[in-house]
Amino acid sequence: MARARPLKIGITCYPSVGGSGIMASELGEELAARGHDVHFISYERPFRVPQDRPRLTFHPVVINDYGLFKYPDYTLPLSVKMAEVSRSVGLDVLHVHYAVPHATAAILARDMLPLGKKPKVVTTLHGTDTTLLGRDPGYGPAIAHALACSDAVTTVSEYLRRETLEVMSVTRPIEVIYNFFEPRAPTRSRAAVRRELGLGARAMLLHVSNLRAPKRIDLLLEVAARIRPKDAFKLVVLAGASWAPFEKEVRRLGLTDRVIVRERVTDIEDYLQAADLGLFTSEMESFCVSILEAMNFACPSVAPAVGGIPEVTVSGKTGELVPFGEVDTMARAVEALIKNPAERRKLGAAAKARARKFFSADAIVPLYEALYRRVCAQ
Ligand code: GMT
Repeated sequence: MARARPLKIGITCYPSVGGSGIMASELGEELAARGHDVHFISYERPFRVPQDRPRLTFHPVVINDYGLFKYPDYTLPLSVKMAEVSRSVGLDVLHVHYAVPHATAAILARDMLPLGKKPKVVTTLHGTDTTLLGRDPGYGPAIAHALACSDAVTTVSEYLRRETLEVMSVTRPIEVIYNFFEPRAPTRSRAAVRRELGLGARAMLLHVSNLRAPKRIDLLLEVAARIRPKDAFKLVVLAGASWAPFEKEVRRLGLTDRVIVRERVTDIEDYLQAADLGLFTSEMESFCVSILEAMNFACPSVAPAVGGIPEVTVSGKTGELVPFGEVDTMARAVEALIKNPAERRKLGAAAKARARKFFSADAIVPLYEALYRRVCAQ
């Protein structure tokens, strides 16, 4: 059978630390490794996109800070760059991650191009583009329009698909394609990382996030303050933003010697392999990539049963899910797992198996490739 021709794929995402940008970057890297020609279009090179990979090109969007505008505009220069890249390389597909403003810019770019040069637009919704902005009367109608005009729309969980249909009264089909994670090899040994953190025999609880409001760092610290005995653990936070705003609360709760923070870590696998338990307290997550990252290193998580989290990890089998906001229940669940390494190992092994079976690049990337080919054939 003849091999299908490689595709030319444009990817737009937020380049900073955040699940949607990380997912888009990993997807681009995987697609390039599978022979496709991948073009990232954004205001900065996404931070996990390697510099030296064949078939991976970055096209920066330059924004002029004209004095006549009170608010600088990104949507128009982005759409112009999308159209320019599309025209010059002949993009088959423009895959945008996070609807605002990427989906709107993609539709505009497609409209600007002549027939025969128009890429198919695939929009992937990641979370707050539906759950927050979709509900905002200043954004919702524009997002709904961009979704209606996209050639395909995907969400990263069934939960987010249902929310999108309801919040924006969407009637078009939406496909669920879950996030995936392909771990890189750690650069240091587990023992070396644990030494760096001064853990001794204590359990290492790991929290990885961008610290934004929905992550509810207040609850994370509250749970940590209630875990007994106090000396049984350290909470390691890999922070995608400045930790300074939380330091006062750490002191108030008497957690100064319990909490270790590392900001903007790139060798995340080093810490994942060293962790015993993930800890998350978000009020909303459409997926929660950090739980999946930990699962890949046989590290189960204690997390709230909100949004798409129960689709990622199964309570009692690959982790422990607790009703949102129940800090005492969460602290007790953490204590039980700190005391029971055998149970932790059992959950961890099942978590790893689930991650590899359902959320690996091999399980997920072919679903995107099939979707691209389907929209290109329309
Ligand atoms: O929607 C957001 O809040 C931002 C977004 C991001 O860029 O990190 O997070 C969302 O997308 C991630 C990747 O698909 C998911 O793992 C997060 O659960 C989701 N966040 C929310 O739903 C709050």
